Amino acid sequence: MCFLGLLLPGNCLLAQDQAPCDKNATPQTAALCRNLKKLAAKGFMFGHQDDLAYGVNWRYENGRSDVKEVAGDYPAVYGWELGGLEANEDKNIDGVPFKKMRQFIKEGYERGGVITISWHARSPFGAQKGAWDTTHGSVASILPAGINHELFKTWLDELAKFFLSLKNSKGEPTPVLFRPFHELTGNWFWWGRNACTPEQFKVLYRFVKYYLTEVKKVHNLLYVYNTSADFKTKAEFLERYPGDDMVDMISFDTYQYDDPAKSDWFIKNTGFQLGLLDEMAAEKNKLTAIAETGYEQIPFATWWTDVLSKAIGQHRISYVLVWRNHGYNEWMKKMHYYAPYKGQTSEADFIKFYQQENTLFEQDVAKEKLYSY
Ligand code: BMA
Repeated sequence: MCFLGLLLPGNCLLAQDQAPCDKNATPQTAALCRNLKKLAAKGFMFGHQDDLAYGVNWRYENGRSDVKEVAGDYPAVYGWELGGLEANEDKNIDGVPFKKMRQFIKEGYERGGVITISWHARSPFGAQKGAWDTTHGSVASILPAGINHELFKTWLDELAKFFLSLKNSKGEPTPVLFRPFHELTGNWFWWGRNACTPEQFKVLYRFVKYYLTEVKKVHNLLYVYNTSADFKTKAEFLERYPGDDMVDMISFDTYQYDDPAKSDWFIKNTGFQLGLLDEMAAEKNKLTAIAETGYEQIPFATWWTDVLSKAIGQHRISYVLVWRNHGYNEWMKKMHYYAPYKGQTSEADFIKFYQQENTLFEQDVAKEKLYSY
């Protein structure tokens, strides 16, 4: 709590200024960091993974977006995924060509939106199980002196090339909220809780930031620390935290799996965890977000206003992002989507959610001019 907090109830109402952890961040990246801090007092941005690339019933049609077709506006935050780039693939693990992704990123940024990027990198021990290979001691092997360290550097070289290639029409680098090694407290990825020690994880994160900023001179990133929804205390959340000088935003991923008609777990747990995030963000002067969420197929008609909105409550997060609208997934043998599309059960409620004063979509954030300060 700051001094004013003694006079005002609750947390301090004046946002502290926040500079990016990369001291050489580009002006637009630094502006984004500072402006997001202020924006959180007005509301939270809505984000959607792969929004411009495909929707439940379409693939690669210019200008389309399931979110826009329901709400009349694009999301404020666009999530993109780099898995596969490390292996020089043309397309990411979900089939999105990197060339097209660059173009979508440019479009979203030029309209005033915010870009966030995840990376389901494959295990250095083989492509078969990809990011989900937890058995090989992958993290230890890519750290300095590890047998795969040189290989890992080539991966980061590919990432650096990609980040540096993201430019608007004026040639300015596009700021990106980068959330490497997401869901790091879960046990399903090769960088997860059971696959490396806290110390190894911290070294990994620190190395990635060092290599991208100092060696590759990538200065258009804000760094996001991103756990899963499994922590009960601040200490648990921070067990693998690489340090205040490494991170701009703290976040977690959380999904609704049970039936909200029968269980209030999602609302209660998310609210509780956001409370912990609020405290840590105030102590550390960081941004916060729900970096991924959703209820697959959104079978509960009022999920947006009765569940998600209530879960977020008055917490001042920068954004909430729902996962991708793949449509029918052959591999999973089911529909796989998290945002509504025209005719979907929760469509009317999503419009109400869009109309809430505290939800920010692209037209709202375009007015905020997040990239100038
Ligand atoms: C998962 C699913 C997968 C996808 C992966 C990475 O949640 O959507 O189909 O490959 O994310 O985007």
